Amino acid sequence: MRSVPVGHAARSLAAVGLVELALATRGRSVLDDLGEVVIDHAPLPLIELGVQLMGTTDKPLLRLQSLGALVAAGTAVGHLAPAGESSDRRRTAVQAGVGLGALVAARAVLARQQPQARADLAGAPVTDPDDGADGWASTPLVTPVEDFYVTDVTMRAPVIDADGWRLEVEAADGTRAVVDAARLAGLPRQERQALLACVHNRPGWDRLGQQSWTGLPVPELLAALGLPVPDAADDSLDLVMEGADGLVMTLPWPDVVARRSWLVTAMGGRPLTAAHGHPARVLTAGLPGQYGGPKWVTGLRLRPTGSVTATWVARGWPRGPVLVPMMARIDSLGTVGMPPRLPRRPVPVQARGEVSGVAWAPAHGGVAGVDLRVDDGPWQPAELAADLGADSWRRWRAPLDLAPGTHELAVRCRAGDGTVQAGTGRPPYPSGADGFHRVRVKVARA
Ligand SMILES: Nc1nc2c(c(=O)[nH]1)N[C@H]1C(S)=C(S)[C@@H](COP(=O)(O)O)O[C@H]1N2
Ligand SMILES: [Mo]
Repeated sequence: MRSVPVGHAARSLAAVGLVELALATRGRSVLDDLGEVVIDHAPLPLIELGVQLMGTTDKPLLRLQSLGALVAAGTAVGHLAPAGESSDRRRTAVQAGVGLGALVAARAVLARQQPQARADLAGAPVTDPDDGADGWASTPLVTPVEDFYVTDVTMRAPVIDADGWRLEVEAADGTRAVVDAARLAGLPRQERQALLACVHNRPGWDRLGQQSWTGLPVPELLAALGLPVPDAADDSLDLVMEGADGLVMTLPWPDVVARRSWLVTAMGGRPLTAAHGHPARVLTAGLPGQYGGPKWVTGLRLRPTGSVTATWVARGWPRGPVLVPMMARIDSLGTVGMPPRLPRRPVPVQARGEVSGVAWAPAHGGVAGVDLRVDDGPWQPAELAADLGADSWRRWRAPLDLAPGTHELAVRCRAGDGTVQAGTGRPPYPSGADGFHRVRVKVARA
């Protein structure tokens, strides 16, 4: 039997799979490298569309696309080459099986790689916050680390051992200090409750979470290292923050001070996981992740304002900083998530019941109120759980009393600074999404 494209494709698949498996043992992946090329070079509107349509499935799809491209290239090359050995069905099936098996094994090897941590980066034991709503709220007050969303420009989190990690801190006059994990663990750190949100979060999505973070404010870090600390109002300087994956963010120094940007070493009382930035990241309450600071931070430098362009800014995002938009979410009806996990049909509910959720307004003085609206009715204030502070989300609940039939529920947030959520329906780009979370429900006719 003559060589057919299927035979070439199976051989290519086997080759790609075996190369992936060999690289995986060294923490590398060609499929991920190719995916990163796409992420780095895709035009901004395409990325925005990808995030909107694919949500968390974007990375697996990119890998599949890389795989498709490699196998297609291998098949084409095989086809051009002079027909050598013949292929039969059985051999083709075995080669395809070897390829797929090796690919699965390579992913498993990569997923198992975790950095070597230092227990002392965790700091003091974390206190459990209490808002009095555990009995009625549908969403945990603190998002478990394993459920906390992950967003990266990289295909995979860099795996950085604590002992090999260094952070270079540079003052405005060029003086520098290099910190290792042991030194950082010895500095006084505090625990703070705060939510972290992605700028791509849309109404009803779960690209945000609430956690306890342990670390120290950047001005205190500078002082502890004996570096000069600029005046809190000095707007001639940016803090330039570098991640081990090459991501650069910048933040005007007055924002760093006013928002208390922190160097964080622990999440939920444990050292950060690789996915969340081990061994250290910078976090800024009220700013979305892509403005607030990098994970796997390796450099913090004070530089003249505007002299360094942040990665996202080079890709078309405003210099900002963009703020976390205020929003409320209905959580109790099982309709929260990301595409492709969003409901299409009305959710069956009882005529009399209750809904609950969370709301946040960290850039607007915290949550002062949440209102629920049924169809075109008036906004009705919901009951609020105790406030953990402006940086944190706040749980709420409201009674339902519905006539049989289909209805639309909507929620809005009112902020501590008096701002009422507008619900304009604007997309994440360029300044964060705004919109009321709307859920269609259905009460069965008796
Ligand atoms: N170094 C680095 N830091 C990063 C990112 C990244 O890709 N690389 N992503 C940012 C974005 S867009 C967000 S929303 C948050 C996500 O943090 P999380 O994955 O811990 O939830 O990290 C930010 N920090
Ligand atoms: Mo993000």
